[in-house]
Amino acid sequence: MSETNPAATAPVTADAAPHRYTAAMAAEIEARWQDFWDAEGTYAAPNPKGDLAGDPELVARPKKFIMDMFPYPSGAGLHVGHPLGYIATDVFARFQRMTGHNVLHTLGFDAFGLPAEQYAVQTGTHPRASTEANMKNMVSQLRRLGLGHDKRRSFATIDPEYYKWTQWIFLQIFNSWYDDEAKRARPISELVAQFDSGERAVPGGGTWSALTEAERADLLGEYRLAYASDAPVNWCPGLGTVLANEEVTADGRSERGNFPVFKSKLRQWNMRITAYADRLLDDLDQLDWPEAIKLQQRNWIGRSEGARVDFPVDGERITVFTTRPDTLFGATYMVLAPEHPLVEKFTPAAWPEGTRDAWTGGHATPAEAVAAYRAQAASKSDVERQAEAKDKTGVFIGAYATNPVNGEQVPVFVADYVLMGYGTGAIMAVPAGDQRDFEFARAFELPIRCIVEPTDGRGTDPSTWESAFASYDAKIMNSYNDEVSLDGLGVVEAKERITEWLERTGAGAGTVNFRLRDWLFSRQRYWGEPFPIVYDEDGIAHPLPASMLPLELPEVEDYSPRTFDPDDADTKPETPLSRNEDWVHVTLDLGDGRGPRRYRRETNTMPNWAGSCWYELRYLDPHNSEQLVDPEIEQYWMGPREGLPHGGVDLYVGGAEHAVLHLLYARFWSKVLFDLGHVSSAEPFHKLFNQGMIQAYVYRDSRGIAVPAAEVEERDGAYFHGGEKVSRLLGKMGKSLKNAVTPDEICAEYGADTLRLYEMAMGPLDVSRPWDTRAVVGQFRLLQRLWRNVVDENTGRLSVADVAETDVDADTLRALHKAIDGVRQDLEGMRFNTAIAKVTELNNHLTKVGGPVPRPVAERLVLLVAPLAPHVAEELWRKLGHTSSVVHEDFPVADPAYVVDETVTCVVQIKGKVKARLEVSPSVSEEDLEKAALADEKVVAALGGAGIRKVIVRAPKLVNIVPA
Ligand code: ANZ
Repeated sequence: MSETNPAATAPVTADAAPHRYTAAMAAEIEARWQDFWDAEGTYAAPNPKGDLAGDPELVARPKKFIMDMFPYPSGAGLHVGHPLGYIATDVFARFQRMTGHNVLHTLGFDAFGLPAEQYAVQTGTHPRASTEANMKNMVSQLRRLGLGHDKRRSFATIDPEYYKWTQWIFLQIFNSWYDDEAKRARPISELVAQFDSGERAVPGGGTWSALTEAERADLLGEYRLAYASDAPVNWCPGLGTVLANEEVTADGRSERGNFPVFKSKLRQWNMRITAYADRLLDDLDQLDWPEAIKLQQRNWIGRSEGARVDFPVDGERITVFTTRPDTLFGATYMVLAPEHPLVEKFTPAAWPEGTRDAWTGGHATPAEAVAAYRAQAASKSDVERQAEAKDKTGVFIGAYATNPVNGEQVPVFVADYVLMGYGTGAIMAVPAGDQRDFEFARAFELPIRCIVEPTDGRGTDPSTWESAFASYDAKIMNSYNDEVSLDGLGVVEAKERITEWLERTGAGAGTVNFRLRDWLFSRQRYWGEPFPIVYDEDGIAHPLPASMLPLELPEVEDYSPRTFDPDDADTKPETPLSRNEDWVHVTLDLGDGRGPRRYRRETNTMPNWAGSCWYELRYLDPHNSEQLVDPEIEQYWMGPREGLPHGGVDLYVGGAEHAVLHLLYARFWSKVLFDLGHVSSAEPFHKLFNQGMIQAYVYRDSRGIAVPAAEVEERDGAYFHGGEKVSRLLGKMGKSLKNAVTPDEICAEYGADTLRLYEMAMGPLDVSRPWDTRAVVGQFRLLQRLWRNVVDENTGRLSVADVAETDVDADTLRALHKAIDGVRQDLEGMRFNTAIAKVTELNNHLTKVGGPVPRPVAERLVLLVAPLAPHVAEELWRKLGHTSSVVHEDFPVADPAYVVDETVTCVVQIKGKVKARLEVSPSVSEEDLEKAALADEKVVAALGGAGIRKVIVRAPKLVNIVPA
């Protein structure tokens, strides 16, 4: 269908009134005011001190820090879906400015990332060059929208002056450890002091001073919040890179290129985010976030209360994590994850006497069976291994363990449904209570013992069951030994009792387990922050001193990782940075008293998340070369205050796709910086709001290929492209689906104010909505009527009536004050669509009344519109004779007298007989109502001068008078 609407262009035709609001006029007005704002620094938010200090009167106001999730500067530029959130925060920020706040609102760029690197690989263009060109384009697209950003505070994460501080934060994290007792991060030097003084025992005995340098480094590595470890990764030799789990297909190949992927161990940097699991969970309670997002974070952190239980095997033991220690008497076998390090140790040379054929997988020895099974398991993803419906596979490792509660010998298996990365990587299997164990027990003919009395009538003989039985309301049975009995107890009491027994006998202990894993922080990429780490000849990692930051990215010949024979699992990644020998091998004096030495630099880069983990802080004090942020400035904008016990940004708007990783990582960095005393806010974002998506119709031909939406025509409810019928479905907007509409097109056709109004009017901000170019004109017409209500279209002169408010008719005053009241509440509550509806209603009222609009009404109408359509509002404000920008005017306040809409009828009785009816406000006070009733002339007449014994008032509906 044609995206050009004839109705929209009508006003621009030659016979239109010369001073009508048209697209051409909008373009002129908007460009002029954008230049004015830039020149005046209209949106500059003053800091209390430093280079951005300013107007003390503004600083003294209550502050609001309003933020968007910053964009990645994509080569495709913006489509109309991208600015939805930016417009919303802009409207809100403008409203806050007009209601007496010092408002910080700006936008930077999250500019490291894969697309620029891939483009560099294909074209040889330096990622910085393409990224900067993309940013330039987006900056001009955004400027066209009239967003009130404090541009002095903008930056990109690729600016060396910015990533200097990203590297600095990495060093802070590297140089600290988590004190479990104090429940906070502390400098690693304090841990060293504890080891040195003997206050904390050095593991394995011995003293700190007796440890070699390498031993010390290893020991501290166990504590540091940023540490290197050999982590299992998805290594894809064919692509030459490590892949995230999401990039690996179910059959263990790379999604991109379909190459084999191997689980391989690689020395990688990690962030010990797990140390903060409890605080990340607890502090969610005080945040003003959508419940759905909080829930996703809680699930991701995944706190489970349960117990660790030791099952002895040949003088060693297997420790399991269980959430159901109450079912211990029903544990009839055990499972180790195939990768469990104890598997080899417990695997005997030969199958024990009486091993069933079904348990051996057809192998001659346990070692063979285990090796074959491991190879098979290594090729599967965790998701695949855990799939509910999947057949349970596994092999017996040839060993038995002792169930500590009853001394029973239970066989030990390896099976892939147990994951190494969760709990202890080992489980006690309770087939009666766990469905996966039930299926496995059936497949391997293992005993199933009923230890919870079924409440669903299936009986207590598991041989007749079709599934495991799980319920928290049932009673435990068949569960006792000489020292403890759980029989007859409910699950909760049984857990308590058995945990107490485990602790008393030393067989186990109550524990809390988290699903959250440490954060893998290394990437084998070029276009990311280099690590401020060097290694000495012994491979010991040393942090660079802060004075050596920023450590800038070196130039390289080739941005792509080296690829290998796709089937050669024994290869190792070669990172782009490692190819620049002059950069990698350096002689440095780290200022640690050892003088200049040879070092090798870390050649991985930081992941894309790093730059977005702390950017809110840099907006506050973007040019500070001495500190990440001045503490006083941080305290001013983000510090804890009433209702925000952890401080944070007042409003953060962005997509729900960042529910977990970005928000969790940013919260984690915030807490570390807080613990180390660098900031006063322990949470980055106090209030979070997720905007919906702007969707668009996707048209596809008979082959299923998307055709350009702009070329589709509609005929009788069907859609055609080049004569061929095409299907229509609502989907995402984007270049690849050929349905992208750019803000530039809409601005050219109607102006930015219309685009802003349309995006805000489409529906509640948190709901997804389909874009409809044909509907945009509706908002354009609103602006035309608004213009016409203030300006004479023929002369271009102001057309308002210079009268006092007292001369305005009551209907219009009521319409005005109701609009003010409603718009105020709607803007405060971010209900921009209903605010626009109210502005429209008032505007229509004025059009209907006709004649020149009274100045007091026109002025306030313009102020109401100002946050939504700032350019036209500035223009009209100027036409109304004001010389200062509308941006810092006070938002109108409604006169409550006009806001009450309905009145209610109050009946006045004398001796039970109705004598009068009064029209009163529903909120009238008893006193006022009594006075009004006694003053009413009919009542005065009916009383005929008689005295009053009693007045019974039931506001607002009834007054009963009892004469003396
Ligand atoms: C015995 C038992 C009996 C269990 C029962 C459940 C029900 P959440 O709640 O998610 O924390 N488990 C422990 N480690 C595992 C691993 N590495 N891979 C796969 N499964 C593992 O789940 C904890 C439960 O999941 C644990 O409690 C354990 O099975 C299993 F009627 O132990 B349970």
